[in-house]
Amino acid sequence: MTLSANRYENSIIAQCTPQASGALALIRLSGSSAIEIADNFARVQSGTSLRDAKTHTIHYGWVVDQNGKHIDQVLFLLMHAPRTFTGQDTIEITCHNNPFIIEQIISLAIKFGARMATAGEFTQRAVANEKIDLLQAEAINELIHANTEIGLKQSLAQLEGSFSSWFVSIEKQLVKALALSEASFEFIDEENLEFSAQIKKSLEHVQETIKKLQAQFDQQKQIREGVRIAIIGSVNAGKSSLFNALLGSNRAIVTPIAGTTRDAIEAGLYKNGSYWTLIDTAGLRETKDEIEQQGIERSFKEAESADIILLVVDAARELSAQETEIYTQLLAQHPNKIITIASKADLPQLNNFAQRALKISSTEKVGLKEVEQKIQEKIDALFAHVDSPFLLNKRQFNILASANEKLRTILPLLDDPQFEIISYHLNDLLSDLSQLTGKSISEAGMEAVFREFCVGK
Ligand SMILES: Nc1nc2c(ncn2[C@@H]2O[C@H](COP(=O)(O)OP(=O)(O)OP(=O)(O)O)[C@@H](O)[C@H]2O)c(=O)[nH]1
Ligand SMILES: [Mg+2]
Repeated sequence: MTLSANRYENSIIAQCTPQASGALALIRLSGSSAIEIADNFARVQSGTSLRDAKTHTIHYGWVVDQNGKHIDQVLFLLMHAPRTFTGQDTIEITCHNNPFIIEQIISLAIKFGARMATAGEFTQRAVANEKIDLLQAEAINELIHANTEIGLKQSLAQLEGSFSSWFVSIEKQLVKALALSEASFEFIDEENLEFSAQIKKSLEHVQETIKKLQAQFDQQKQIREGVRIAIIGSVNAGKSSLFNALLGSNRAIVTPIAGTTRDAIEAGLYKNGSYWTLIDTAGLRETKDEIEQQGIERSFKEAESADIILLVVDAARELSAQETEIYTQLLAQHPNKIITIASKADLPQLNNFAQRALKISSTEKVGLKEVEQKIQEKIDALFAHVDSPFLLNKRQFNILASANEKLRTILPLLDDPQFEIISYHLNDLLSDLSQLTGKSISEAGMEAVFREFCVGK
């Protein structure tokens, strides 16, 4: 992409701060004639015009209308291209946050030649001017909308280029493979065998890393939106009591009647910078009641899709053989996401599950801090690799999925290599992948790799 496209020539303006109450607002004007436009309504106290001022300077002054009437007292932040967010000349105006003032300033700019920016247009220009790549643009969007601290950290890491640099290394390996394939025409067959082995190794490595990213996609996405914590266990075990105790409110009905909770209920809370979604579920037991049975099936589904399971075992009574079997099965299925909890610690303990479990009493408020701590440990483990590259959205996921398909086509071709066909596919793969960042592979990059390999003889 280049700036020559006409639509990037216009100067655009928009309010960057939200339309809400607060003392100040920020308006951004960006484009090749931004400074000229602003000079029509900017009166700088020092008497200079913005055109004559140095780049990256701040000026106190007023926005005035055509009759010289003051609209507001403001600060002008003047920035010449290319060291700006969009890569174009930019004026940022900090004014008082009154909708009438903001509207008048924007109207003045439009009168003198600017137009309203469309959604995301400043960022689009930043990409067009190669200030950032598409991956980083998407990270900005996530950063603005992140509703958890973890989500924020991840999008910030991606904005700072964690995925972009992953992509650069992948691209480099593929370009090397392509260089080898192209060079093969000049070598004899035995040497070519070594080439195809090397190409295969690079491609398999690329395939491996792509698969890893894909595998994490669903989980990462979900976790960014909130950690799902399902409370599972037999009827009457004290699940709803624990749910209420962790929430600090009586959301779920608690009674001594087994089978009180018939359907899963959810409630959320913010804890230590992440969003916890607690799910209280119907107790597990054999039943002929169809509604209850459906609730129980739903409990198993919740266990499946949860990030963390609190397995609540009633320690104040003997466990039936069937219960022991269900618990053992759950523990085997989800060894990493289960926290086993022995409830009713205030009563005499009648089964040995409690020995291996966290002891709590929801009624006496004992052991709840420890449960929260254990949950936090599990969350920390889930986010151990918060700075590593990850996929932000379906677009990125789909591009990698199609790249993976292509790799699957290319790899078998290397057993009996026809390098023209391999080169063709590799080129295709590279251009597909370049949609990720929005940049195409440069001639220069290609040449540099060729030179590094010293293949010309
Ligand atoms: N003594 C004591 N009783 C408790 C404790 N936690 C729960 N109970 C009692 O155990 C009974 C069942 O509690 P619930 O929280 O409704 O249990 P549940 O697992 O949600 O039960 P279902 O919804 O029927 O599956 C109620 O009478 C609670 O008061 C506890 O820590 N100590
Ligand atoms: Mg319940």
